[in-house]
Amino acid sequence: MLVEKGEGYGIITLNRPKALNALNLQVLTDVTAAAAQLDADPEVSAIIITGADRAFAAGADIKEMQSLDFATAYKADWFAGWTRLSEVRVPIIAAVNGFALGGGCELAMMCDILVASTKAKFGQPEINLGVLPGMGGSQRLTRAIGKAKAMDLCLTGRMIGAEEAERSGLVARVVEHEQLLDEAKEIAATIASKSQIASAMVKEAIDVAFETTLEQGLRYERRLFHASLATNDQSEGMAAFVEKREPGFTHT
Ligand code: CO8
Repeated sequence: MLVEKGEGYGIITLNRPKALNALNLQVLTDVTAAAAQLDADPEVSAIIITGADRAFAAGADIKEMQSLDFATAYKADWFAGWTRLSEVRVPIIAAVNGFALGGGCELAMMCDILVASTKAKFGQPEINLGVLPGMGGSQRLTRAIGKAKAMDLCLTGRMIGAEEAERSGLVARVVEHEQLLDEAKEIAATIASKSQIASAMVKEAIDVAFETTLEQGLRYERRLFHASLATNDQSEGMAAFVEKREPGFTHT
């Protein structure tokens, strides 16, 4: 795994290209620790996760899982550690450069904005291994693209390209392969130009839409909106609009 910092954002690159960036326990530990560290850094307003070479991640590491038995997996709550990524409060952009299969697709779906290159391939091929998605695929994919498509992908194990993923609502943007990282950096820089508090609240409010009823979600959003009125960034943002100038957010 590689970690770099840009202006206002961090980039985590999965870097096991010989295994198509398969996700083993070491990757889990490294990625979740790096993401938590970037999240705690006041200079970081967004995180990009991408993969080296031709894969984003081709899934959980099958070679590591091959001899895993029920008792070990259950007692260790195997892969539950990935939920730490969902606790990150700055927005995470998945820049999907190639295969995003099984756990790789599930990792992308843990992120907040999915940008895909024209070479990206998504799928939940666990069915071919005699198992099923285990890092959220049956849940997040169904919420993202609906029951019909989720059943299709999880039951047949087929891969879809970036265009179909965008049409299905899995992906926010598709760009030429060579443009992928620039596009992700541009999104990250745009987010970094906003109020960190407001963007964390946006992320929190949209995530709540996945977890609760509309009535409760609307109330939650309204309360967060009320809370945003207590921030200096709200005063600055609205004053800047009225005074016809750019805002200078202080993330306070
Ligand atoms: N795990 C381990 N190694 C892998 C994986 C993987 N998921 N994917 C690819 N590799 C390795 C290959 O074994 C190969 O290694 P080697 O050179 O040593 O033989 C190398 O990467 C290159 O792969 P290929 O030669 O297969 O490359 P191809 O271009 O021919 O094929 C594919 C690319 C189509 C992506 C193919 O590699 C493939 O089908 N990979 C497996 C995809 C898959 O089934 N993913 C789902 C895994 S299961 C999962 O993710 C469950 C998640 C939930 C776990 C929750 C636990 C609680």
